[in-house]
Amino acid sequence: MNKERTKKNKGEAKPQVLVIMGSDSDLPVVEETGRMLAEFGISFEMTIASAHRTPERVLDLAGGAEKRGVEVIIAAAGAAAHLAGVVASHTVLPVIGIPLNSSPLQGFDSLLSTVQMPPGVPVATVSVGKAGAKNAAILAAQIIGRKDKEVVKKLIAHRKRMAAEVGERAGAVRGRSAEASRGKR
Ligand code: C2R
Repeated sequence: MNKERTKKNKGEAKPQVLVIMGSDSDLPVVEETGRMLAEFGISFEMTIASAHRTPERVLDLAGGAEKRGVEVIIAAAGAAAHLAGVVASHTVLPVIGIPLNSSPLQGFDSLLSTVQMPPGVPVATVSVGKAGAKNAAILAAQIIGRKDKEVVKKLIAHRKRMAAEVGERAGAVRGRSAEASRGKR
């Protein structure tokens, strides 16, 4: 494996999640996946491989993942995004696909290429772009959480933080609308 193009967190030898992206140009979005996985205390490895440009590398990564102890594979790609589907064809590990909006078609192309798998080889496709990058990590944590109570605790804490944030924003909107309404009288 090309070490230069492989980003490991905290020197973990056995990543629980393998994150593959089609190009290093995808990294600014896919970094969000790494950030979220780290928040849930999940070890991961990030690398680059392309079903089109490096088909053998994709086969090696996907085919060898289970032996390395990987539990979930996340595959992110833009444009004609065949990466997640090809990864899924080489493993029985759950594969989560992130369609990226890196082409002139703004992710409509990658969404269809990732989600429209033929029956028999599923890819759990999340939303396009940064929201999907975040959700892919959460979904991976939910899968891993079935066997890891610590991850479940972190997922629950994340939900609570989100709800608290919405509560704060609702308070701010209420305050602003009350001010605007007083101004009308
Ligand atoms: P470059 O910026 O390297 O030209 O890549 C990548 O994910 C990226 O969003 C442009 C876009 O091409 C995508 N790509 C794929 C695949 N390989 C690269 N969709 C694949 O195998 O599916």
